[in-house]
Amino acid sequence: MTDILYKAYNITYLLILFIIKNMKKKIILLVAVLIAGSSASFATGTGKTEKLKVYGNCGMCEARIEKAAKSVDGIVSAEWDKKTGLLEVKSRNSNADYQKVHLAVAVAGHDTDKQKATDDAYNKLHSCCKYDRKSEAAKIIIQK
Ligand SMILES: [Cu+2]
Repeated sequence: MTDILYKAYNITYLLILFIIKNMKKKIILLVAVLIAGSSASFATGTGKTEKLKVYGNCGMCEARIEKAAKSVDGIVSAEWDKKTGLLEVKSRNSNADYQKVHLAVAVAGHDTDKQKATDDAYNKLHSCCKYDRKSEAAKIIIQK
């Protein structure tokens, strides 16, 4: 009689152990999935990409524009397309100040759709870089 009881206890004990072990696995898996999910959304939720219109002509302009954009704090990459005049700027954080990119590019001599370069900065450009300056959007003139 005690022998049977003992065996019954033993089986119950093993069964409980088995269930706990499986639950542990499931909990660990669940936690791992949660962490992976949140870190993935964290990673994609940080930087942002914006396209700005920047006026220019050639490869020299490209180098100058990209260098100016990348000099802005928090900007990790900048690619200017001379055909479209679009500058694709990627930032490290979502709160990056893109107005500073407009300003830096304008200081380098290139008008953007939001910031016009000074005549002085424009006149300093290489002759082949003197793009056609009829942009309607860029009307703000900075004094620097
Ligand atoms: Cu140029």
